[in-house]
Amino acid sequence: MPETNKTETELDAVIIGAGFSGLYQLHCLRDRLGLRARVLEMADGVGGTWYWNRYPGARCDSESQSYCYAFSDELTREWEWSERYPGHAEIRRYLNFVADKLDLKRDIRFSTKVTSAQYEAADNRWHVATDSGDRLTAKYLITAVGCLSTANVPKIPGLDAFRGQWYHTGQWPHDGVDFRGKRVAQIGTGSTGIQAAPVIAETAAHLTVFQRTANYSVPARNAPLTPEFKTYIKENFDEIRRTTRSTTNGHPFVISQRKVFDVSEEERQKIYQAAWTKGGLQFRAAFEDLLVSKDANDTAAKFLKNKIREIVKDPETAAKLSDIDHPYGAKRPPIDTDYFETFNRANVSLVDVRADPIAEITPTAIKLESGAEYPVDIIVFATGFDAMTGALLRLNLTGRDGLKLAQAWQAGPRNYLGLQIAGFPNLFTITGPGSPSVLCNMPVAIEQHVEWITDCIDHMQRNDIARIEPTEEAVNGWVQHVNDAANATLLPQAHHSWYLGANVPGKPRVFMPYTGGMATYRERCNAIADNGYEGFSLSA
Ligand code: N01
Repeated sequence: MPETNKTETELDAVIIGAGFSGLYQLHCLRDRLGLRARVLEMADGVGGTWYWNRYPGARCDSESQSYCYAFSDELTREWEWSERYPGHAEIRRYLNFVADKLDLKRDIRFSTKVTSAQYEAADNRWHVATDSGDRLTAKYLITAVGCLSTANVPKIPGLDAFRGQWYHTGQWPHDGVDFRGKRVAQIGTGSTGIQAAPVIAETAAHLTVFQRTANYSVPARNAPLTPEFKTYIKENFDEIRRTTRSTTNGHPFVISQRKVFDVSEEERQKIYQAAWTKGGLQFRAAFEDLLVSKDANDTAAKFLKNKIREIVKDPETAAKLSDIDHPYGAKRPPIDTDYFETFNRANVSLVDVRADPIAEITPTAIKLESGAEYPVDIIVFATGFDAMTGALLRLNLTGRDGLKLAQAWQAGPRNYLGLQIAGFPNLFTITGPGSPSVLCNMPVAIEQHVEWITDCIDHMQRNDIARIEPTEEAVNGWVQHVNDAANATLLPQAHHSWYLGANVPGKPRVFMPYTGGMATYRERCNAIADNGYEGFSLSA
């Protein structure tokens, strides 16, 4: 029956979001368990993060043979990637191909934003409201909203009165932006800014990059895939899948077991040079101890800073770009195509806004605290996201006894395994804070979560279990474990990192992703399920 506004549609499960997570979760619940499931999606198409992130140069940093679903041999056989790292348009084509192949779109309601969801103990159901007036109820509510989906536009005084155009990279216009003849300001030098700047510089009259924190980057060395490599993927996908599922970060390569000081200085330089030449995130796999020993990390940091000074011709610009204040890999390490080389162009300049912060945006310029003004026509905010918690908090979730998520997480996210929150029965958060999520190649982390949730729901359905939620004790233990795991690494030493929520003023500073590694995490989740869902309270 067609839905009309204000009617209440009864379902078994509501899934929020139609990216990698939501699509696979729908397939699992509908086609494997036979449940009535529906996806609600704000955008008018599938893609999740890749629906929104269409900025110049947007491309995945994971290698394409691993940036895809691994659950279906048929999907693997029928899809072929064209480059070492898939571009945003190709990933959208892939996700549309999957959605069509699995006939998912008929159960996705597009252009529909969830405005609130409330758990009612009386009927043990989630009551979901949307901006189109739909009302849905379901036993299970699953958030598939992504970790990096709430754009962070800094509140800089004067932006409202700016007479030029401005854009956030995570909400990029579908028709693109024409930079020809324009003076462009780019604020932000994270993974996004590092991808965008070289492409913007190709057509802009002038590009000024406003850098607050200098960043490392390793060349991606993107290239079309050779016919031989395409054949290799098809013939060795089982092996690729085994590797991605058994490694710390879910990538198709293994982190070396050698330690930095196991080898001579000369040998070390050769290893770093080989990793630099090969390119990509594999650089951090060169040694085992890069993310746990500051001394070890210093050797990589020095190598990478030297590379910046070698590439960038103007010594003052090179000094600013290489004045990096955190260990390599403590922030998400970007990879690039000609990022540092871009600063050798005559139409590109760098402004250090750590030394001289942005004070305001005038109708025609960016003005710094010193009074210096940079007249611009277009501002590109590559300023990141209210990561990991932002998208969940804006869903306006209310759990048992009127508990709001914003209240429960006032001091930062608290949950069990990143999967469930105490007080919010039958709510599952795919790649929630406290899970490996963003420290892992995302499709690998997503598949593990979706499959664990599916097995859990299957268990509940078969055993007439009405409710599942974690105990307070399990949550306390997990939060402590996530903190301990982070503190055993160098990652909390990057004070400006979004991993810590530091990029959003007023956000509680809590290290959010789980650093214990994907493979260890997977084993732990499986053991918990095998032990009758230890740490969860299940009730009939
Ligand atoms: O965002 P970021 P991102 N004034 O938060 C600066 C994933 N990703 O979109 O470091 C001036 O990393 C901020 O400065 P600081 C990936 O996981 C994946 O680049 O806070 N500057 C920083 O330089 C990545 O980590 C891929 O001092 C301000 C930048 O803006 C995550 O998304 C590609 C400012 C924000 O960097 C986020 O990356 C791209 C202000 N008021 C991204 N506010 C692929 O795999 C912020 N900044 C393809």
